[in-house]
Amino acid sequence: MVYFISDSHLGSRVFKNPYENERRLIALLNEIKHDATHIYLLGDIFDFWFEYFWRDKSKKMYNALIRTLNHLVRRGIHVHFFIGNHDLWTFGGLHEMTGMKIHHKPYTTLVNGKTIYMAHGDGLVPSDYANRLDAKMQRRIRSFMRLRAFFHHPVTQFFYRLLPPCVGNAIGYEWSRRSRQKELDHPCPYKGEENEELVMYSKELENRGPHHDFYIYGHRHIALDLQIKKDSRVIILGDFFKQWTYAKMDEKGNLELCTAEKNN
Ligand SMILES: [Mn+2]
Repeated sequence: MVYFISDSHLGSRVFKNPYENERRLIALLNEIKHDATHIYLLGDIFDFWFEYFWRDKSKKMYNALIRTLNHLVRRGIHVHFFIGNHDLWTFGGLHEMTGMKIHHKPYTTLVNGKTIYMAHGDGLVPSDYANRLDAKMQRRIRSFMRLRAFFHHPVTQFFYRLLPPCVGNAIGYEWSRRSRQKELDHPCPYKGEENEELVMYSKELENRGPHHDFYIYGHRHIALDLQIKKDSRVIILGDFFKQWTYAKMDEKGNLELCTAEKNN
């Protein structure tokens, strides 16, 4: 079996029970380890993850998960971790701690006979996207892209790494909390095939070729399984803090979205 999980936003300061998502994620990992060959963690597993030049004692709170992930890797399961827009600041530490393969870019693979394109999904829009929007939305998209470029810039990252972890984390978790709160106050449901950026982006990739059987993303916190061509589907994984959704694919390449059991 191949598993796809994203957006658990561990450590988020917005949840009533801040440990439930970690507990249920670890429970799911322990359950699927018996038949998993590959596990793809598609971004925003952590609500804020940053590796400083200094030792960061607060990372201890993720010890149980880190140990579980390391255990899965040692069992021979291929565990892949994609950076999201909340946990992009890993500079080798997470790989060292767990042995997971870390992806900083979209990744294409062939598994169980299916070609799969995977990414967290932030910043992926079709090429003519800006022209279709009104001026206000264009400005909003441009400022998001600028912020994204700033966060991804090596010079910004270098200086942030110099901060004492307690300061950097206070800023980081607060920034994450605000974005999660904003989402709770103004949820953004599925916008439809013609307006959902990741669907439009996938269609464009598929039309341009090469062909992929699946385009799989996180980021949007909506669970979506949409056929865009006879043999091509877009999967958006939902989340693992509210909907508890993930995807699994069997040896024959049949893929389905699932919901994790509550009593886990
Ligand atoms: Mn995200």
